[in-house]
Amino acid sequence: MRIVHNPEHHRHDARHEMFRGRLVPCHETPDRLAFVLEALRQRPVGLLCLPDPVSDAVLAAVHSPRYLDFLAGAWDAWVALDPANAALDILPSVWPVRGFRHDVVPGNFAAQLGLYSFDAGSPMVAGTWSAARAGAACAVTAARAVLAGERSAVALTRPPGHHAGPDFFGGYCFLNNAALAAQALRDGGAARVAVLDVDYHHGNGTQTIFDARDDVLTVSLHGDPMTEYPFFLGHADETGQGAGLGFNLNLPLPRGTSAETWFDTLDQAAQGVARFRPEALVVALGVDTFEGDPISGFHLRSADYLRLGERLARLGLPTVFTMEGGYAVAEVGTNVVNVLQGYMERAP
Ligand code: OKP
Ligand code: ZN
Repeated sequence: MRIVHNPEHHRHDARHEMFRGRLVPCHETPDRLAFVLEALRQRPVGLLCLPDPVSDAVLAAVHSPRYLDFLAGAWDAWVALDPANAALDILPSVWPVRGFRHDVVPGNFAAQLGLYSFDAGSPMVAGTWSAARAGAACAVTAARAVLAGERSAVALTRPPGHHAGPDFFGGYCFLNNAALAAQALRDGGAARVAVLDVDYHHGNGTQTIFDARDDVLTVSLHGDPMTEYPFFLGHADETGQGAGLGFNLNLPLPRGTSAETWFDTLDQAAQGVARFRPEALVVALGVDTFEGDPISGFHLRSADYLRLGERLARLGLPTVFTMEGGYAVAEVGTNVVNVLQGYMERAP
């Protein structure tokens, strides 16, 4: 197993996110990844390596050029608004909802922020673009390792990616690492690729990116969007659009769902993946399904992540993992490495 880790991740280190009328400390912090690296030192389930750089063209296969330009220039534009902004995180505060124009990019940077985002909980700082871009490089490098014959590879990175769409950020995500890995697998010759998202939150960005395509199946099991973030997508009746009809599977579960029910639902997800007969698998691996997670509501325990890894290995597919959520920081390392160990015990 090749483990590609992001050497720039610590540069994305924001202070606060807007939550119910106040600024609260960020949940998505650099120590999340430090704990995974520490757990890997104690249990070296794979070979650690660094990413190869990724070209703009590779990013543009998933994200729109105007969105990529916006991200690349965001920090400078923020400071240009007011030099005092250099001491503040970037957060949007105005959005173009139904009836507003999305085709015209406003000149005002605060307005651009709203055009390209869907929440005020995903702060950007001076190093966010470098960190996100190096994370995308991890995803593509991991996919290429699998194309070159590795059985499995991991993009060990943050910020996460599965909420980021073709031209928007949100949910702590800026570039969609799982989608970039899936696209790299397609471009490298895999005829059909499945993305299985096991994070607590629906992978809305990945679903949107592949919604009209029949070459990439997207499957997500997650907290029911009626009550859980990201709220506005992730229902069971979303099955894809146009040529992609029948190639999206959502399995929403109520907050409070037990590990037993969650694993039964994982079996349904795995059956959906197997029916598609993919040539490769991308696992959007969030461990915020953990019972101790501060922002989520499922009840998996640390030992359950070994089982999860075994179940994923049973699919018998070349696999790329991308790291997504998990906010019980001290346990994130154990839980992520448990998944990888469980996988390796069955698919060395
Ligand atoms: C990202 B990923 C808590 C607000 C939570 C966003 C959650 C993003 C989850 N104060 N808002 O899917 O783990
Ligand atoms: Zn999540």
